Amino acid sequence: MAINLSKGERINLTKEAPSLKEACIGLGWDTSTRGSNSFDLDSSILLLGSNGKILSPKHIIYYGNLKSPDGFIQHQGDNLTGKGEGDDETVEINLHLLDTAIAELLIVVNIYDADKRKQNFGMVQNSFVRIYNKLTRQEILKYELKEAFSSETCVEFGRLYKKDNEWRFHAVGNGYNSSLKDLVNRYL
Ligand SMILES: [Ca+2]
Ligand SMILES: [Ca+2]
Repeated sequence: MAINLSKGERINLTKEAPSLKEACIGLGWDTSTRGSNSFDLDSSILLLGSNGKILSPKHIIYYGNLKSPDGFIQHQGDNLTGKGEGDDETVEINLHLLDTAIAELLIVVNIYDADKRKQNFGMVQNSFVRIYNKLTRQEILKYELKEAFSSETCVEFGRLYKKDNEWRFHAVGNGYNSSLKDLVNRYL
């Protein structure tokens, strides 16, 4: 049974799924169909070192940089509409082979061109992040973001981080009224 998390909760992934090696992060959302502009959400994974900083510009995984330098994190590409149930964007991780310098994967979703298109997370529904076993497809955890967002254009969905050599997941759910670039700057 998958574990459903609420904002702020954490679980020890290594303890819950000791045999997990290849994992997928699935991200989903549905956008408002109002307005004439297309509505595109993008997922990014910021790879942080133990000092809480992004390891290098190449350690920002998103539609423009699909693979981590060690090759063990692979973004499956850009979904342009978010239409339909289930995962809209997916990131695969070889958890057991990751560069040991990676202490945290910060999972961020932002609205592409939000300012120009006058869009925000108040217009986004059914957002979630889940982690499942790539081989068995078994879902390990899911966090549905039920927060009432309004003007936010960039949201930290969750963080996967290493503590005492075990991987833990933290359901973050913090939104910012800023661009992805501004958010990235906080971690440089
Ligand atoms: Ca997208
Ligand atoms: Ca969707």
